[in-house]
Amino acid sequence: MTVVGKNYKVADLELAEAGRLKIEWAESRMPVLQHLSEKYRKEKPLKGQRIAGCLHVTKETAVLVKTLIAAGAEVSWSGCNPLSTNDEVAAALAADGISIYAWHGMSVEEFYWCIDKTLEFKPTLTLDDGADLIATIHQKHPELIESVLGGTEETTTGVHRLRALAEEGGLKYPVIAVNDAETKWDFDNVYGTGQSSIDGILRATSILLAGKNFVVAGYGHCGKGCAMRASGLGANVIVTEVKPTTSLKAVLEGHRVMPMDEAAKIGDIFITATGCKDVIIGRHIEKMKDGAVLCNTGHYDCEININDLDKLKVSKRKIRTNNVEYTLKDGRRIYLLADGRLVNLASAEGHPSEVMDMSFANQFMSLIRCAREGKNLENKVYDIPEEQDQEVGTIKLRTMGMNIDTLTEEQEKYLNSWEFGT
Ligand code: 9W4
Repeated sequence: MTVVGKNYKVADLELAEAGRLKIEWAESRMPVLQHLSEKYRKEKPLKGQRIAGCLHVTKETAVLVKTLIAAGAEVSWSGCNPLSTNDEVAAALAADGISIYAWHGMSVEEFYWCIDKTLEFKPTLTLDDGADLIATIHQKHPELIESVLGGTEETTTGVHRLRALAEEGGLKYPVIAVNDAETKWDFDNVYGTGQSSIDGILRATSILLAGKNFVVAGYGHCGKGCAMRASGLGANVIVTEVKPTTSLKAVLEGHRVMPMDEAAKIGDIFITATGCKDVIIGRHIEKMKDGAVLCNTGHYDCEININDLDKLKVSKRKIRTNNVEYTLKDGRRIYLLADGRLVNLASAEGHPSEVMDMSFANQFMSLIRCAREGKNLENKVYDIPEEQDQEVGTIKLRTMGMNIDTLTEEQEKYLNSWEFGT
């Protein structure tokens, strides 16, 4: 069910009040965006700009949208995944007069219809997560390109797509790769995924982690974050890996490392964070203890082979929200969380607002850069300047009540000169 207005289509406007509370809560946890909102409220550097956004409709995104409006922009929004829209947040935005086309559970056809609707006001800037908006403009509405000054892209996948387009000479306006900012990916992956994955596991199981064998498959940034937080809650972390140097880092962090075939026998909780398929398969499940909990925090839902799990079971039932109990032939029970999909998003709320604060501050600053310099930029994918990363870091630290040292002129000289040796 949806409700349509002059400039919106959302699930249910009656959800607006609940959405407003969610947005207010997020706002109170996003001091960098609050700071930028105050800083630019008078100057309005985005005045006259029309921003089309295609980004998960979450409470944090709503705070970004409000910050863009405070800086003078007009916006029109759609979600970038048919399942990621929070209907309460979408209703609150629509009720406040913001142009938004997004509801949970839309079809792929409706997804592209929503993008088309946001393009009706002929944007001057675009904000993407996955590059679907830019792709739609390039493929279906090339007549809009002329008035677009530039765009931003939030994710790795989108940046890959855009670099490929640029290499073919097909990118027709400049794009800034927000994903590659240190204050985005480094914090999202380690602290965002780390905490929210544990949060997802706890919401779906409410088990005690202390004293449990917590198996983390893959020790990239996300795996490292999960391992660190599980360890902090008193779990014994076991890491499985395929890369020797990465494994060594896990060992030196105090974790045990072993192949999945061994970890399978002793693990109480398993989380996959590899980006690869078939990390946990039938052979492993056959060795697991009664009560073992399986989940995934990698991008795709193929890390745990659910087909294998299905073949091994004699029965299954949903025992809690986002938690399905599979009973095997010998009576052992294995619990699969969130159907093997991203446990931090399906069973929790993704990255905490404090983490999104930095990603979205980069979005905001990059759009201002596009508005100011877009005409003089080339049609290529730009990185976030180091100074912007450091500025976001500085504001974040200040809002947390922390200050840091600065180098003296002499120290700068010492660091930058080849002349000083032993
Ligand atoms: N959310 C998402 C995607 C699919 C999905 C069936 C019920 C990513 C980043 C941010 O992808 C996102 N499928 C679901 S729930 C669900 C949620 N199902 C499948 O069974 C559940 C997504 C960025 N972000 C944060 O991390 C926090 N605030 C943000 O804006 C959001 C959503």
